[in-house]
Amino acid sequence: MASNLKNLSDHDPATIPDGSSMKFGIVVAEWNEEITAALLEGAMTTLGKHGVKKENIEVKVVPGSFELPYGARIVAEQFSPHAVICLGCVIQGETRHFDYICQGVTKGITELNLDYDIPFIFGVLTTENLQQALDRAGGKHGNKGDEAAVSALKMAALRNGQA
Ligand code: DLZ
Repeated sequence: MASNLKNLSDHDPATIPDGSSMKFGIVVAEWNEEITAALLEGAMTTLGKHGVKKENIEVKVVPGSFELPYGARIVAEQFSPHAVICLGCVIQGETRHFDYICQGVTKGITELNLDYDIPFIFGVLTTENLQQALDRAGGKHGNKGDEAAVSALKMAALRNGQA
């Protein structure tokens, strides 16, 4: 289902695991900062709503989405979280840069999921323009950061045998 058909912030709280004993890493890209700051805010708020303590969330900033997989690996190794959330926003430009960055970050995060024994969450917006990104960063389609946080809680519980 496309994100214009499902609000990214709508979740049944009864299906979301309690995070009070969990630790999370968040890696956020600086590119398109107006958007990624809103994704980070959404992820932090949603984790907090489900019991995750602020001191159990380690946030690291990387220059762009292409650097998210490396940043996520560093957070996983240095902080031992139950899951790592990767937040970025790639907006289509005039060249094929968009395709290469999307390909790189998708492949990188997929490989981390297979290589490490914890989940890495793909909280990356890949949009045609700024408006589509704003719509998914707290706008009319909700917040991809909320969705990423919910996915992290569910996957961490699955990893821990609690789901
Ligand atoms: C170079 C670049 C461009 C053109 N666009 C974006 C973007 O829309 N979103 C994003 O997160 N990063 C972008 N970058 C930066 C790359 O992700 C990366 O940081 C640089 O190519 C350096 O490796």
